[in-house]
Amino acid sequence: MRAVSDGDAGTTRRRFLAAAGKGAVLTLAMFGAGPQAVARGLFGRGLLPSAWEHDSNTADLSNTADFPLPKPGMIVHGEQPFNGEFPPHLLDDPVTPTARHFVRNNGGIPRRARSKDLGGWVLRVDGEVRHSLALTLDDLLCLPQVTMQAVLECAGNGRSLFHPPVGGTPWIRGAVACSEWTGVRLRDVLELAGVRDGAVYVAAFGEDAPLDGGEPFSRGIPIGKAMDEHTLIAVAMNGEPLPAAHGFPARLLVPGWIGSAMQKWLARLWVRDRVHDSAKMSRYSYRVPAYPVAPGATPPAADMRVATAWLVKSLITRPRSGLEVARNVSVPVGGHAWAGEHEVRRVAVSTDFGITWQDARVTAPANRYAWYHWQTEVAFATRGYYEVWARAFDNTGNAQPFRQPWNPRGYLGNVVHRVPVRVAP
Ligand SMILES: Nc1nc2c(c(=O)[nH]1)N[C@H]1C(S)=C(S)[C@@H](COP(=O)(O)O)O[C@H]1N2
Ligand SMILES: [Mo]
Repeated sequence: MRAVSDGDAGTTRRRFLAAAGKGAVLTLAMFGAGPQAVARGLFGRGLLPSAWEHDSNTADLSNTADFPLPKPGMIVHGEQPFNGEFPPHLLDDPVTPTARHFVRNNGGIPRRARSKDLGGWVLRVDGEVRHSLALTLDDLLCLPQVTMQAVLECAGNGRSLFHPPVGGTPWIRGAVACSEWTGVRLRDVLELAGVRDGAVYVAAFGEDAPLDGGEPFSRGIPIGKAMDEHTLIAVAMNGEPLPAAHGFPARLLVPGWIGSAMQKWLARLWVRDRVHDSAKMSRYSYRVPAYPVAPGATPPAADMRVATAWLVKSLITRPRSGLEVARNVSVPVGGHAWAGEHEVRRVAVSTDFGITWQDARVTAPANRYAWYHWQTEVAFATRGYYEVWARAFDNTGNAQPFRQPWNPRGYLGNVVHRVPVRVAP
């Protein structure tokens, strides 16, 4: 069923374009820009993306014409599936450029995303709704468009800092970013479909296939978070249609929550009458113990809870790790802070291993769920090895821990960030 008639669509789009002003103007024409994107990308440098020689939706074809992978400067954790992050000093921008956004894939990048071929693509909405929908991208673009900055962080960011070590992609600190996203409110789409009283959860499915032949990556969010005005079906990132690696043509944006809630290459939303029970929602996947556990101890699966919002956290983006500085000069220190569903209240900085602290200046986020920025200056009177530490506090009394609490899969790591600095004699 088409949810939006063509007559309504034209009016809505004209209104949107008129109201867009200096913000990101998103038009259907942007989605027809495949050839230009190719000309700006690999083809322009005379390279044929090997991905294009394949005709399979299942192989891991990580090369993409819009943003060839790996992105320059990336720390690559794996090619099949492709996973890569950036060192913190490359995440200094207030709004993360697409070229610096980490990539986390559980399977291959779908052929459609690489070729930008929308043929046959619809977003299905079914389950506990009065009308099942099959929405084209055109339909989505005709609904009111919302633009916001939002932190997107993999649940496993910081996993390599867990002791004893845990399995999974060994993210360091850089599986986090705050880009500007544009899309429609998930709520608007669910209201078109008419959510029934029995709706409990919205399960999301993408067009990517797992590389090991297992169950496709699928997670979901409770209906309350789905109906939140900030939860989007995003169709653009930093003012451009979604790049292949980030979910073209549409993905979920679930601000404040772990990245795995933000299904890429979205194809179906299944409104369910129970908590979604896919493999990636079950047992130890994206789940954390209901109570603190001793490092190395794995509680029974029945004691695991679905991981949802991120915890208070900060990132030092300057100085860069290992910087050498002279004595008694002012060294700029700064970065970002965020707190899931909460607000950042304070960021404190120490250069003497936590003995004394100074408050950084904290700048309010551009909008709810965007990065806060913070900065201060430090100086070192004597030569030697030092560390810059940053510790963020939220509005509910939480602060970052000095030692990483442990859980079996290494999720929600938010231990204080420490950056080594050498002070010259
Ligand atoms: N379809 C699909 N969506 C997905 C994933 C995936 O593997 N397949 N990975 C998820 C995880 S675990 C994260 S952290 C984010 C990463 O988004 P990014 O690659 O745009 O940074 O996408 C999420 N959405
Ligand atoms: Mo993730």
